[in-house]
Amino acid sequence: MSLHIKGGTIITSDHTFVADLLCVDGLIHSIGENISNDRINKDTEVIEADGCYVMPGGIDPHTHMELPFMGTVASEDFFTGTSAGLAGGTTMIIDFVIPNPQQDIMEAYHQWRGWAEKAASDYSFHVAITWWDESVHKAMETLVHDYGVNSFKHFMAYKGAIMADDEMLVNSFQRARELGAICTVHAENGELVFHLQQKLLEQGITGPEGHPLSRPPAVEGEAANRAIRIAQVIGVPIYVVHTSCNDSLQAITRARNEGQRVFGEVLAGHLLIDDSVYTHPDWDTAAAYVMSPPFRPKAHQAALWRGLQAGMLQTTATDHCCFCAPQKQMGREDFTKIPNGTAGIEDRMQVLWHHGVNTGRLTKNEFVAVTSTNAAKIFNIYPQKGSLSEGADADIIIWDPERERTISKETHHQNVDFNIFEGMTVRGVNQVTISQGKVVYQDGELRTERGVGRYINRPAYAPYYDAIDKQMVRHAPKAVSRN
Ligand code: URQ
Ligand code: ZN
Ligand code: ZN
Repeated sequence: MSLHIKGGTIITSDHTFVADLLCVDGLIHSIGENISNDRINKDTEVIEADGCYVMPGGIDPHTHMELPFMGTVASEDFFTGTSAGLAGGTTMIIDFVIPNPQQDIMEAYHQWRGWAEKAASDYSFHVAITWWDESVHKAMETLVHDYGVNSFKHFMAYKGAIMADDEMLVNSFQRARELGAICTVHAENGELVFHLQQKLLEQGITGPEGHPLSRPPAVEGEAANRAIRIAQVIGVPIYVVHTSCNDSLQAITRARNEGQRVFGEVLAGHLLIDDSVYTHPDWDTAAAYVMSPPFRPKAHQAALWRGLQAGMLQTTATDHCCFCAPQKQMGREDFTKIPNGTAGIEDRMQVLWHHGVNTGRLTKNEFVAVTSTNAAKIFNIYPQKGSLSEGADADIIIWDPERERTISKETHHQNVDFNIFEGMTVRGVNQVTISQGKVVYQDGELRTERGVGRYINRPAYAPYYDAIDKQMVRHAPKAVSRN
């Protein structure tokens, strides 16, 4: 099966040029002007892309489809969630295996693999380290060597549930280093969050307005810096997920300026939404925005945009983790019981284009970098993913920079009854989404297929890893010989 994209302007993370693109059997076969070869025949599907941009499909490195969490299960499953992603131009997700404490890691891994078999687009998994013993130490090796996992997640929040303390961080980071894997962290000090939650409840603050008050920027900044320092001493690359405020951004910036291998992720929501949502008079509306880290005061959004522009933050994501109003109501009397999570997978690409490229904050090439290519490089699946190059997977979006869309829960494909970007009009949308060389979305029509998504292996020892090893060798400790 072949697909011929003609007349478009190709945008990669570092290059802009006019060329045609031929896809054959799910891969990019050739790129150039006036392509002609025997794979172009009467059965070839042709897309005229004049006036449009042709870009790598988005990669969302942070989603939680059908996550069991806080006594319920996220309402979006792997089929509906990846379909919504394809509708918005995202062609791959990296989701999370999150074992319960004491749950066998491999059992949890296979559980998530089973759930993801219904996916409509390609996917991979970070694996969370939520407890520690010799079996976890061993399972990490199995996951890296036999299952293509090269990233391990650590929740520094969620005390009493999946929180990793310093001992677990040190043990897991050391193990990740031995295996050539990258460590990722949800950086909030879970002890401080718990302490502040109790104080707020004692003061009678039980509504959603209590949520951001229990997790101020300092709580995130402390944890981000602590995780970064532990990674520095152990000698392992670290990726800070959902950097939401200037405090954690400064911790990342300091470390990167000192040459440490630290990567930062920012959510589309944290770039555009501020904490006024939590004082909305309607309880359901305020609760719908409860996620962690919370949305922040306006000054933090400006800082995060600068961090993205300056290259201190490398990727954008959504942390797509959906709970409908009846689920959020579980915290009606106590904000600490509101399931944490918001949606975004369908809107990320478009809100970032509109508020990033249309405003001049990002060039088109930088847009490709932060929505696709950088995540592929950091998690070691480039150029198979995140590129438009011969031999790469044919995950492609055809972008109409003039087409407008008003975002609404009434029209989105996400399986959730709320949209954090409700009413936002964006200019610049994907007219076509191509996944594995097939048109799966065109002009508003979604044609996804349950179960065609593939699990993507991510090899260990991403390119930057040997740079860390060389730095470590330079500082290798030496015993002093004494007579
Ligand atoms: O913390 C996370 O990333 C998961 C549990 C989704 N929920 C959230 O509030 N971010
Ligand atoms: Zn998180
Ligand atoms: Zn998350």
